[in-house]
Amino acid sequence: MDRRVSSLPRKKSAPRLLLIYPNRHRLGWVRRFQLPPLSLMHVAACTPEPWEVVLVDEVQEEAMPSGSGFDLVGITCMTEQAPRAYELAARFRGEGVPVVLGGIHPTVLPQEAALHADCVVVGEAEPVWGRVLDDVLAGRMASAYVAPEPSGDLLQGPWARRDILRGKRYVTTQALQASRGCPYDCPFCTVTPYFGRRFRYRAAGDVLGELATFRERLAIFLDDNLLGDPRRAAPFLKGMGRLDLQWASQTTLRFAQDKDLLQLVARSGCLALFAGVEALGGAASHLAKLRGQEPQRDLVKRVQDAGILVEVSLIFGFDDQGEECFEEALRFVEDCAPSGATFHILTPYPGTSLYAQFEAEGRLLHKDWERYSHSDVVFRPKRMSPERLYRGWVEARQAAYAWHSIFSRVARNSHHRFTNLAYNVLRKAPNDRLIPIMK
Ligand code: B12
Repeated sequence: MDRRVSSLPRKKSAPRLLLIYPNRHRLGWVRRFQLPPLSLMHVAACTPEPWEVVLVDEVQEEAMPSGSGFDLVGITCMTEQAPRAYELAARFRGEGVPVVLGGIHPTVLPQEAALHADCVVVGEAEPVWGRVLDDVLAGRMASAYVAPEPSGDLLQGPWARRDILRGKRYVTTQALQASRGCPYDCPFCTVTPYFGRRFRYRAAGDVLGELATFRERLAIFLDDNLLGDPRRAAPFLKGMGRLDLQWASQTTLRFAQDKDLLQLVARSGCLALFAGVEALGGAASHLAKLRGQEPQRDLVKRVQDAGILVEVSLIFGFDDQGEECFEEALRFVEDCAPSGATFHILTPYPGTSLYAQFEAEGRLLHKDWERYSHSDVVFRPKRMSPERLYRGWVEARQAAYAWHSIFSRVARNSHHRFTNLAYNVLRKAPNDRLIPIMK
């Protein structure tokens, strides 16, 4: 591996690390309802003494400190954040502070990231971050550190550091992960290529130990598919019943085919689930087969009848979807009355098989990463124009968050009505602001 000597001068005081969550969009008051950056809370947790850690989350704060007070800058980035991350990296490098880029985008495109940083961390921080920092102090930081491919089925590591969030306001600071990885390998999703094709779960005692330190009632699991392997989730769900927490997470709904498991989830304090339905029509039957599950409609109803709010997430733009997909999605939402619906535009993220396919077929419109956000059309769809896809997406979102749709969904759901209404009102405003003309 290419080694370079960093320019870090040896100091007597504790070395200082600045961790940045990049974000260019100003969210206004909605920022108070955002989640904390768990990625950097984990990087901080893997940071050994004597390093001092400062977090800047650009979602929450506009001022960026000068580089002079820091020995190293670490920036996390998903694909959509890459241009802002590179801009920040250039700024700090210009001030003479070495910059490390890590997270999903630098991992899938390390050569691109290396053009903008002194060092790229490929993969999860836990196995390598301590070594990076030791090397920085010894003046021999390498240009890349590659974490071993995830293996086994146990997820281990220190608990996320919440102290670095002091002074910032989030919907809750009580975010955690109990699992990583996913065997389904859906063509549009980064999770399998990045976190591996096996579910890795933390030991139940470890999850419950972290949950027991929480002082507020709401906990949010930032897992990709918390109930993906119900057998592994059951032990901590049983323990959670005694903690009197309310929790929310993301999952596929396959777990609800087992009625005992559904009862266990409900009794554990589950308030809401964000469920990847992804598609209706042909693509849906493909995904359902992959995940071995009953029709989504039935599963959504069953979970909501158990007292758990379900927000469904659907994607528009699969090759088998024509203009009818928007109407179909709205009918689905009308029919099973989930608490909320998120519509996304299919986006071929680098590192996925969908990206490889569209690139090979010459269907990528550009590689302006900032527009790889699920809210823009960055490829040529098969059965409609990019403009039609964009317009259909905007109109479907606005229809699903029209007052009569919101009231109809809330009225048909007898559980958590106030939370459900408040959440829908929060979701309405950004949808109303959309203009159905593609940039
Ligand atoms: C929670 C979440 C969000 C939250 C983020 C809140 C926050 N403040 O962090 C919200 C809802 C805002 C969000 C939004 C989006 N998200 Co999101 N999100 C997730 C989710 C479910 C969990 C992320 C997380 O916190 N993981 C926990 C931490 C511990 O893991 P991690 O981030 O990977 O970090 C580890 C390593 O990557 C590495 N690492 C990360 N950063 C750094 C930095 C350094 C310096 C180092 C050394 C290491 C390192 O070490 C960490 C510890 O092991 C993931 C799915 C997933 N399983 O990751 C999708 C995911 C990251 N999101 C995704 C996407 C597409 C988006 C959006 C673009 C679109 C959307 N609407 O969903 C927006 C963009 C938002 C933005 N610009 O900020 C994609 C990313 C694909 C890609 N190639 O970029 C994912 C993978 C979902 C998927 N299935 O494809 N998201």
